[in-house]
Amino acid sequence: MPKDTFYITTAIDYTNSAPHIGHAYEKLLADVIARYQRSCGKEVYYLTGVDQHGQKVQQSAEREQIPAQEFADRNTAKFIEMWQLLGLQYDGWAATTHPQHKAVVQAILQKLYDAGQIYKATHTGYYSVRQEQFLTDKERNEEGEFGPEWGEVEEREEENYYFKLSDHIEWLKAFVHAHPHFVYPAFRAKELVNALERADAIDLCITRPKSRLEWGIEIPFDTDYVTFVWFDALINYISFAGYLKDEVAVDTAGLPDFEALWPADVHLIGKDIMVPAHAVYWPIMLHAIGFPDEAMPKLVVHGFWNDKRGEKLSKSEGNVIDPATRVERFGREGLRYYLMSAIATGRDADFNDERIEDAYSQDLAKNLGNLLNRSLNMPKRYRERVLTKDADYDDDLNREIRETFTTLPERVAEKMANYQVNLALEVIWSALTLCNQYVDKTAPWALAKDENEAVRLDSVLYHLAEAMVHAAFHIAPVMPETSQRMQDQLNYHFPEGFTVADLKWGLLPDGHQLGEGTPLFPRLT
Ligand code: ME8
Repeated sequence: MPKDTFYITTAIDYTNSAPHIGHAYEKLLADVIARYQRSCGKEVYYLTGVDQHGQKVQQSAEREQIPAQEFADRNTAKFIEMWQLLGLQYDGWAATTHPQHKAVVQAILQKLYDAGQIYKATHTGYYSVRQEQFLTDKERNEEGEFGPEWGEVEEREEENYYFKLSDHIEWLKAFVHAHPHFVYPAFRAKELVNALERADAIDLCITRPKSRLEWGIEIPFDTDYVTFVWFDALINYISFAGYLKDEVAVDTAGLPDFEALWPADVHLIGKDIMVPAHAVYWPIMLHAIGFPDEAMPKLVVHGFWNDKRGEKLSKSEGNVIDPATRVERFGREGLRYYLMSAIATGRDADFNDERIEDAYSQDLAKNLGNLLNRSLNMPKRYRERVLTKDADYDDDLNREIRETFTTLPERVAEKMANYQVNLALEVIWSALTLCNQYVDKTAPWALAKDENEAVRLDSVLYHLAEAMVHAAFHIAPVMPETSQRMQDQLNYHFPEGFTVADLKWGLLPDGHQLGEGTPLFPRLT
């Protein structure tokens, strides 16, 4: 089966913590891109999930004296609950303790081992007992020492398995050079090029001895070791997409067809995990497994949310933001709108409650909610809610409304092609502003008083209501429920399978009866 599906994935979240606003933003951005692609008539597969293995999970579980699986499951449930709260719609769930994923990771390890891509070697180096990791010169402070944060540091010798990353660095350099769109945005692609120029040709240690880490996928050719968590986690993008479904059929229920999905159109990740994990290890792993250059995925790298003072969000600073508290105050769609409108994809932004409040009351309650209300109330007052479609009246104001809304799909598409949801929202909101000005300029309340203006009034009321139908279509990826409520109030529902190609001016038929208006975004108390 040829690739016919838009395949979007996100990073999988570490289950050593509860979901925070950064996780929520990334999963939501993918949800919005997925919904947008669907609204364009594309088949879409959205995969997200959780990264359940690794040292941090093992340590947290030990602290609580519970099994690592229990700890991972408990936090996994928190992520699932949060994604429900935010109204995310994903098609696949990647939890890395899933037996099929484990089996695929092991099959890949065996294949690479058989191909001579993995070898065993002894490493002698400085080891932080507290952090349970080997240290490199990068961890030394300005005085050239390992600071107190590392606790006791001792020299240790350890045998491990290494993946021959160095064999493929030249291939990666050539690939990145020949594929400037491998990473979006361009400034991040440049960062990758710079990093590759400086890269040492070293191999990647892909195991941990069970004596210091048990919570991982056992390697198939030596039961004393588990797989390094990144090697395991990256494979989720293919194992949960149906890769090796027939060869390694442990538990394939619900898995899609790999050929229909791969290569991924978007791997959505944060800036901290681009180099080396996603832009160096991952393409090299795929290349070593035998994926050709045309089958490399595309990385879309987003920025970070900081606190309102621009400080990094961190548990120890106590400034981590819990999305649930904001959903409680601003509603699910209030938060969705803010998270999508207040950050430029690729850049960082400061999370600011005053600005959510502004966005809620200005953009949502006033520019959208109040506009819809006017568009419904005036026909109610003057026409018993019934619209006349082809009123024998036209002027420049009407033409401007039609022109604005009929060109909206392509103007939104231009922004969405670069995942710039904030700019797409700006384009949509400028159309709403135009509608508000249209009401002020045409002053339907004045037209209603003059019998000679009856036909013009019909045309104004139709233009407004029709514009609201179009607005309901365009806001749907970011605010699906608000779109639904607008359709309910307008008493017009997009039929099943309706796509942007069907979005023509004049959807509301002559004699259409509008519904009852209720505030979309009630005043905050
Ligand atoms: O990195 N703002 O997991 P993670 C925006 N398990 N995005 C943020 C953020 C913030 N303040 N903080 C984190 C991992 N993120 C690995 C990924 S993928 C095979 C394995 C983003 O829970 C971060 O950049 O630390 C990453 O993309 C995602 O949240 C999960 O981070």
